[in-house]
Amino acid sequence: MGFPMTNMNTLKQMAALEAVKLIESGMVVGLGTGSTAAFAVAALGEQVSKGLAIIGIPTSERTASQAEALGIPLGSFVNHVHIDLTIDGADEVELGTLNLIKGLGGALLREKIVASASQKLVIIVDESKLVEHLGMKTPVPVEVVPFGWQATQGKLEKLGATVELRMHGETIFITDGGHYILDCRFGAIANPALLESQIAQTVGVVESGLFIGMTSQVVVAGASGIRVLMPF
Ligand code: A5P
Repeated sequence: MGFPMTNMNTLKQMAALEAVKLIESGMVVGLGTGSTAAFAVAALGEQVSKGLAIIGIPTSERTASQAEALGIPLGSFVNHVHIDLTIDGADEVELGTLNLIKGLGGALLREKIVASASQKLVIIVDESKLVEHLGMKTPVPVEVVPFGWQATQGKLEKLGATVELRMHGETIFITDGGHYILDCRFGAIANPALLESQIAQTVGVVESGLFIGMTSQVVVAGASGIRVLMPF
């Protein structure tokens, strides 16, 4: 099956539309954040306008605004501690394990909370996100408490990272939770599960963008069409 239009947005949208086919009326749906997830939210909005009955749990203020504007009914953990299925993007997907790096969009904390409360986590990516080893292309975003972030930075450097405080223009980037993000370049990560727990044990860290063993499936869009990957 050949796809002539292979620009990035087309691929992102193709993956999103494929994943949205998994959504049925009555489901509580985690709504991811980022440019790929936004295509899924847009498609869900269209389905809702045609009668699909779902409750969306957004993973960021940005996604909440998009979903609200599209008329997708939103819920929260007050009423829904169980989420049927979450559709979200990723920055890197490790082939085989389907472990992830997420958070270049800054929403990793809420994304991880929603993912961990979800029966299924469906990741949608274009094929440029697939890697042999996590960390090859992107840093691991680590959300930290602003107080003493310089000390937390030092501890993360001791784990082997080159660490940069995320900025938004001239000002420090602030997450929806009011925290900072330290982007940590480790290079290719040999043992992502070990690193995830080492980062989690670091004082001052709120959460890292390493998503280990959480992915149910990945919908990948590439020049030759759609592939669905399952973890092994
Ligand atoms: C948001 O915090 C991220 O985890 C995104 O899911 C991730 O950065 C993918 O974003 P894009 O779809 O825009 O590449």
